[in-house]
Amino acid sequence: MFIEEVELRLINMKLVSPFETSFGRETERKTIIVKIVSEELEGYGECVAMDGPWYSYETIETAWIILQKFMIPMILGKEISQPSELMKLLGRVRGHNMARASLEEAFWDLYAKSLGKSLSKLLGGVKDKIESGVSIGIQKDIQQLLKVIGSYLSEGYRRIKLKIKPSWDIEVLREVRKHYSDIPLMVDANAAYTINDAHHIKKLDEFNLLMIEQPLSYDDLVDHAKLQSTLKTPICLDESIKTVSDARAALKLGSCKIINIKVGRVGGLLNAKEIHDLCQENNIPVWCGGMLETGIGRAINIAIASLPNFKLPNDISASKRYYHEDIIDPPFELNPDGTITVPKKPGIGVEVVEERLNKRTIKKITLKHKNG
Ligand code: OSB
Ligand code: MG
Repeated sequence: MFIEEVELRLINMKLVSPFETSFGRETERKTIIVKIVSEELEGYGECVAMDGPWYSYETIETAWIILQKFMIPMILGKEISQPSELMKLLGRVRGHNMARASLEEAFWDLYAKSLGKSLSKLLGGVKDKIESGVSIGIQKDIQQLLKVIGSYLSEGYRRIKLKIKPSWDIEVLREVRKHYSDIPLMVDANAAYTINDAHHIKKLDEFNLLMIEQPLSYDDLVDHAKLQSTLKTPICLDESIKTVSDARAALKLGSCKIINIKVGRVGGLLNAKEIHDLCQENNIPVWCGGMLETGIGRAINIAIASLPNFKLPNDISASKRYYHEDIIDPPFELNPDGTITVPKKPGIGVEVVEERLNKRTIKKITLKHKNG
């Protein structure tokens, strides 16, 4: 596929309700939509970097610069026949996985469309629908949290994930378990604790949680291994797994029993698949994390989550849990059995509504191959 043109668009999406974690509170989601044009086909990707360097060092602005100044020039005007070639061309850039992933995703979409195959099938997906869970931010009080949990359960979500931090954990879980004694429940600390809190974290063992996600530092593996050896509850790593070698090290050290795969965090679908396969060989189940994506990133998440070792409910919820109006049509909906159907059409399998994109665009650049 000859890479003729790449478009970058910064869009702003208002969230249905604010999303609060141990590192901050979001009321809107700014995101970069990447489009690659080749031979009358268009491929889309989404960069999941956030406004500030809190979840990861990348931000919307660093990703924009890295894409515009370094990554896109490396592929413009090139004939690229498959995703591994594109990854090779970008190989000189170290880090900046979210920027890298967005470009790789757009190429995968294009590539799958050129073959007339769905992204899911092309990646080796085996599921028609994926299990859907919901991630609930920190609320103003416990009463409010109980209400929010109740409403998501009534919609049919298969598991509830609660964001926690040192001042919003044990007491909250005690109340939640009083009201919902046997729902599939887990927590995510986004690195809000240290190994000195091990005794405190140990108290979480009494709540029958599916897992504790990223309790310790965003780049730690050693302390997580120490903590895991004292806990009954499985640890799941998110922030700490940025590369295939991080995953290898985590398995070797025993830092976790579950891995959350995010395509952006690990630098694309090829890396995501490699981590998936590695975990499968080692009997470590994975699931797909979320970054409050629009329908484009969501479609990509659904495709990877259709692989066989995605054995636990994913942070992939319906479009309307995040946005009043998605940029794709139709939006993703939750089936009554708590699943989301995997698109069957070629590529990411969803229709991007250009007019809705335009309405939300803050800035846009188009980089073209200069011939001759
Ligand atoms: O840690 O999983 C996380 C959202 C933004 C940044 C980090 C995380 C999250 C979520 C939301 O938990 C998952 C979703 O998109 O529903
Ligand atoms: Mg997380």
